[in-house]
Amino acid sequence: MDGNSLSFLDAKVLTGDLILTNTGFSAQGGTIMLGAGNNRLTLGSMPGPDMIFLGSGADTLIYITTAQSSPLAMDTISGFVSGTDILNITALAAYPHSYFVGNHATFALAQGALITANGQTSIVYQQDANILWIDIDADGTLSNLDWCAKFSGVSTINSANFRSSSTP
Ligand SMILES: [Ca+2]
Repeated sequence: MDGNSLSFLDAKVLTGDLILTNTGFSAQGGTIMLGAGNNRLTLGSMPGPDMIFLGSGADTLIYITTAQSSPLAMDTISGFVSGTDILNITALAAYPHSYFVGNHATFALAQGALITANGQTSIVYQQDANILWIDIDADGTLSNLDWCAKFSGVSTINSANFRSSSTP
């Protein structure tokens, strides 16, 4: 172990705004349950497949690195409400070279929608598995080198649901 041994944080009963920064959780994956406030969670060293439960407030979830959630250790985010919660991926998909290419039914269709011209980083939502992908290496292929996370119960997502350079 590297000292990042925390694996469970249950803050569901909290009603105030909780700000968590640089969270270090178990490499085997952790669970974070947030309360009803307008919480702000900036992930730190969280290389495992983490479970993140957002509360009823307007939450902001901030990813910094691809290793925090990828096909090898994909996070699952529950309680993400379109129009209320925000996924901040500005550190992953830097302005002005990223673009949200929409919601697509399957992996193949999602991958097919990627844009690779001009080194553009595409962001795409795969609906059949509720997975948001960022083609980090901009190679037009969704692979273990790319960032992805599962948004439980979210059927469609749009560029207003996350903060990035995605709005042209
Ligand atoms: Ca890729």
